[in-house]
Order: sequence, then structure tokens, then C-alpha cells
Amino acid sequence: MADFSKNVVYQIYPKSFQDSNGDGLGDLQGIIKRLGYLEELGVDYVWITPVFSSPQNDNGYDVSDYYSIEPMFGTMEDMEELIGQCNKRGIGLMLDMVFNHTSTSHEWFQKALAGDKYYQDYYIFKEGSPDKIPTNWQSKFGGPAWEYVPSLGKWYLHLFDVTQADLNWDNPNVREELKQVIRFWKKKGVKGFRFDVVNLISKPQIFEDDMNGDGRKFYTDGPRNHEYLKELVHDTGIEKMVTVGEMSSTSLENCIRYSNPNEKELSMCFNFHHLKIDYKDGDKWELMKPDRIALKKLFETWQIGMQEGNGWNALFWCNHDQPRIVSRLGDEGRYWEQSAKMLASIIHLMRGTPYIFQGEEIGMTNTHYQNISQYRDVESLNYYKILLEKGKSVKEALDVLAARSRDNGRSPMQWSEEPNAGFTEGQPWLEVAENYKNINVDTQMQAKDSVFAFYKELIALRKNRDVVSKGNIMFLEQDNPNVLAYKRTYQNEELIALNNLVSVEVEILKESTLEGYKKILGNYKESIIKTNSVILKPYETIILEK
Ligand code: TEU
Repeated sequence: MADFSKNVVYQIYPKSFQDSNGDGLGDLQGIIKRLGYLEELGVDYVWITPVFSSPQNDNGYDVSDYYSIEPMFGTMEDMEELIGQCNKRGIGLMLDMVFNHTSTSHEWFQKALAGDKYYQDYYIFKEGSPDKIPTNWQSKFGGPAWEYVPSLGKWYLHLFDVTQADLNWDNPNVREELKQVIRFWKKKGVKGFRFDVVNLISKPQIFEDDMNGDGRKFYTDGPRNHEYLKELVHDTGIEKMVTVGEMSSTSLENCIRYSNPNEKELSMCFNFHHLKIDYKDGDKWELMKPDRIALKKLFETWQIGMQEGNGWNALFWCNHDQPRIVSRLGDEGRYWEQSAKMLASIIHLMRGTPYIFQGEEIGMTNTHYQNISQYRDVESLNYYKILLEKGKSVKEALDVLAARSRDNGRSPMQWSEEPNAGFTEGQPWLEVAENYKNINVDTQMQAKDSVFAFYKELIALRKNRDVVSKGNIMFLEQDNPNVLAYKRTYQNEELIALNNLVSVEVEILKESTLEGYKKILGNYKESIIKTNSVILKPYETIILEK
């Protein structure tokens, strides 16, 4: 297993990155056009979310053919060109493998529907009658996780949308098919893979009702999950490539196993616990102010736990499923720039490999859509209905979506102050956020102290300092609800990161000493650093070195 501690990954959501042909949809040629920008930022890998053939019910996470490119994104030649161009610039391309399920339009599922028993065993079908659903499990996008097929007299499992049927990994033929997909793309020169919800692939032997939940306890980090991952990685020879698993509702113990090099499973894991700190009673669709104490505790548990177990974290705030972090934990107004930089600093200086989601590096915010017609995401549209059924008013339901919709992260990349933010010359598939005239790549690249410039500095710091990439971590100021602070140590190097999470000044570190430390980076020109204390300005981040 290789070491990715000096690397930074950039995530592209191709549909919203750059349109090259005026159809309002981003595409592969658009990405090629912007590779110089990514090189300038200094990232090592680019992960693109799925561009395979797909009916796009879940924007590509419903794959109907793993071996071809969805025409709206381009052709196989475009993909080969993209891989080649990336390699030329020293950027590795990572593809997104959706192996927990396929689209119901996939040939395998279509054959299953037509009565082919061989292909029925590719999925999870259960005999039954229309009035007797196999279990009470809920789909992650709302509603039951089973769909009845009258012509077969069977139900099939779909943990996500009804058009995303779960694959049966207990069938060795399925596992072999998926290995073939990896071999195909590896041969094309792809340098790594992100595996979608890869801790949900192993389902239990017995399917039973969940008396106090939505069923996830039965299939999360399931019985043969580790075994199947090892087999996939070994048989395709991708041990040395960068591989990241998206782990849904996972545990620390399992993530240690998924990412400990001795296990030969994956290079690193995403977990989402730190992004649920504003869910009321764990419910994404109930608003709550962020619980900063919980955030600090979660970072500490996972950072220390993974360090002790020799696991490796994928570090991130944003992706295509999350609202924008500056809107969530920072400030969109007066302290927009400071808070965007402070949040970046937290992620980039912890132990793990940082991921930047398109637009995060210029401080893009939530979209603030005010009408349901502005949304496109299947989950948002489902939950809007569910919220209204539950008795919320239209205004209340829209307020929840404005804070929680996945479309917040999916609005077009803001390149310039040109119409549609320079994303397209046509009509964008999803509306551009209104603030694009102020927040865009052009403006950010011109300004010396921009959020973009700060990301560049953080990336450079990781490359130049072993203490950032390899150092041990310990947390400081554990009882202070307003400050997230940690110390990294490696051989004789020491680094301290102090982050003020709130919009008022906070004084800290009266007990310990900062003698011998000097500031090497921050988001304010002047900082107030005394020998035994520091006064942190609103959302200030200070990085000190000994
Ligand atoms: O997401 C998996 C997942 O469970 C979530 O992040 C999900 O969107 C969220 O919990 C809903 O509240 C992955 C992909 O990242 C996502 O885009 C896909 O929709 C999903 O898998 C299905 O393939």
C-alpha cells in the first residue's frame, strides 16, 4: 500500500464544472479546458463523479453501463484525452465506482426483469406478495427500500432510489463482473478509484425488520464487507493506487480495518459523522444550530482513533452531497473570507489526505433557492414531498431545503462575472448562485490574499513540512467550545494550529506556553500572540511553528 500523506485530491462534479458546447451541462472537454487551473492550485489527483452511461435519475450514481460514457459528458475519446492530459500534467485521474447498485436500466437488471434467473441472482430479489413487503427498511432517499415487480411476483432491494437496484455481492459472478470494470479502467491509465457507499455491499443472510431504525444496522459494514474489499483490491492489483471508500454511517473500528495498510483494503476512508452535527436527533431534515462541542469531539475521536489504529482519513468538509461549509459553519457576510480560510486550515493540517470540492477553494456558498422549481436533486424533491406530508408549510419545507439540499453543492462552478458565471453559454441545468459576480475564480486569482491563494499555501505547506503530512496529532483546548486547536509533532518539528470557530474574539492558552513558536500562516495580517496567551480574532486561524 502506498503513502498518500503528501497528496491533495480535488473533486469535480462534471455536470456543474465547465460546459464546452453550450448545452448547459458540464462535460469532459470542459474539464480538459480547466486542467491548467487545477495545476496552478497544486492538487495531485482529480476525482470525477460518475460519467458512465446513466439515465441520470441520481446524476450518474445510477449506472447503466460501466464501459461507456454518457453522451452528455462526451465520448470515450474525450475520456481517453482527459486521462492523457491529466497524466501529462502529473495529475492522477480517479474514477467513481458505484458498485453497491446499478441503474434498473442496466442490461443485467433488464434481463432479470425479463425472467432470466442467472441475472436475477445479480440482485437482491425476494419472493412475496404485493401486500407483504420483505422488511420495513427505508430507502436513504425516503420511502420503502423494496419495490414489487408484479410480473415476477418478487420484490427487489434498493437502499437508494427505486431505479438503483442493490447488487448481490454474495454471488461470485457479480464480484467478477465488477473486477472486470476495474481492470478495464486501470488499463486506460486511470490512477485511482473512489468507491461509492462501499461499506454497504455485504448484506445479511437473514432479512428482518428493524424495530428501532431504518434497517441500516443490518447492512452497514456488513458481515463479509472486508473480505469482499480485499478480494476486489487483490484480484485487480490496485493495492498501490489511491483508493478511497465512501463509508456511510460507519464505525471507527471498521474504518481502521478498511484503511490500515496491513489489511490491504483501501488507502483511506470518508466518514460523515462530523457533518451531522447540525442534524436534530440525527435527522438531516430537522434544522438545528451546529453543535461545535460535538464537532470537536468527533474530530478528536476519529483523528486519535485512526492514528492509534494506523488507519488513514480522507479529510473533507464539502462534496456533491453536502451544503457549502462556509454557509454552514462560517459566515457568508462580513467574515466570509476569514471563515472560509479558517475552515480550510482545520481540514488541511490534520492527519489524513485532504479533499477539496470544486468551488470550495474560492469560498462558494449555498445557493439560496426560494422555489421548489429551482431544485433538481432526487433526494431533495422526495423529501420536499415528505416534509409537506408531515405537516410542514411550504415556507418551512423550503427553508429546510435551502439549508440541506445536495443542490447547494451542485450549482455551477463560478469562473467569472460573465453571464452564468462563465460556466455555460447556454441555459445551465441548475441555476448559478446569485453571488457569482463577487465570488468567482477570476476575482480570486487576481487578489493576493484570496481564499484561493490560502488554499495554495496550505497545499504547499503539506508538501514542504513532514510534520503536516506525517506528524502525530494531539488536541488542545479540549474544553473550549469556541476553539479547535491541535498540535502536530514529527521528529524535532512542531506545529500548532489555532482556530476560532466563532464570530467574536476569544482568548486562549493561558496555561501552556508558546515560547519558541512563530506564526507561519494565518488569515489576519496581525495576530495578538503573547507568551502565555493568544487573542484570536473572529474566525481567526493561526498556524505556528517551533
Ligand atoms: O452517497 C451516499 C450517501 O449515503 C449520502 O451521502 C447521501 O447522499 C446522504 O446520506 C443523503 O442524505 C453516495 C453518493 O455520493 C451520492 O451522490 C449518491 O446519491 C449515493 O451514494 C447513491 O449512489
